[in-house]
Amino acid sequence: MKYICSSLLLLAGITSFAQSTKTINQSGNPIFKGWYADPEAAIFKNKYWVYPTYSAKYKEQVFLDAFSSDDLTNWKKHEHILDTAAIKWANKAMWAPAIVEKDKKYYLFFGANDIQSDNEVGGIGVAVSDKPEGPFKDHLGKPLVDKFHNGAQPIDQYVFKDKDGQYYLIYGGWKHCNIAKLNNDFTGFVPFEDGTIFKEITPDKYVEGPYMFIRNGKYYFMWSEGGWTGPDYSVAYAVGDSPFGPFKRVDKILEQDASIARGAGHHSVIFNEKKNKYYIVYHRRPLTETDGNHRETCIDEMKFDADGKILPVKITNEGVKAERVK
Ligand code: FUB
Repeated sequence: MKYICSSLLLLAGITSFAQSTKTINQSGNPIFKGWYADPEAAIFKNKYWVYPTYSAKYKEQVFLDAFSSDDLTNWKKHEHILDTAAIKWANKAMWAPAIVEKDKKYYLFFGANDIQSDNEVGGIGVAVSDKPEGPFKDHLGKPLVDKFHNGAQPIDQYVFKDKDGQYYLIYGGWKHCNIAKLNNDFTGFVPFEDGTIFKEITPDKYVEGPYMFIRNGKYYFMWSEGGWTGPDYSVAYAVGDSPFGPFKRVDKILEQDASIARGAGHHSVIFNEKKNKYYIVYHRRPLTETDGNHRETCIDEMKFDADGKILPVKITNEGVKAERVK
């Protein structure tokens, strides 16, 4: 008995040592428990934030959770930061949030209802809060985009801030991607000089999940390819001189690895200015899972070569080392 007790104590000691080593130094992958997909990462007030889709049956996707961390390794869950109870027109498939801070308010853009035609209610909505952890309230009382334009299903929005401070909505499913100029209070759009509101910027092989950032004056446009329920879901990119492109596909930079996970895609990017480090936050499916919704949120480093090309990301079980914002 004495022997069993001391063995158990030793085992507990080893386990807690292993856990503390992991939590202090390394994020591990996934970075938090549960089926979560389409992660939108952001930095607010020296904290990292991740806003994912709750990955479940459409009818169960009636809320969004968020996660925050001081160091990329210990993540705190903020439950139900947005709920369909606060969005009267939304009743299912609340997806793929995008968040921006503007004028001391936080705007959370989301897709809802997975509309299949212009005759259905739903599309891309906007919610607003004074805090990154919410609670978020409906900003408009109706969707911001509720129709198909240029063939793009109104889902998978990303809000891009250009060098001049102008915000753009970049979005679209069903293999089409549009860009539109947001107005100052995010209640609608400002038409382009030719009078149009939605400009198509779809690159070759684009499917959904657009993302954009500027590096060394160049516009990096990234997106997901393949089917999100399958193993071949992946991320590719193009580089342009403006947010409107033209965007010529360069290469795939994130995809499955037969020894780690399948279906790696729908990502966002964190840039740590102090360390000049880029991180890709994405979802993937464990090798043991076949259910389309069994997706988990992971993080790995994203590196560039000397010419500014994004190097293929090595997806890992270890994730990234602890790193504070400042
Ligand atoms: O999570 C629902 C859908 O799956 C997203 O809108 C797509 O981008 C895909 O990741």
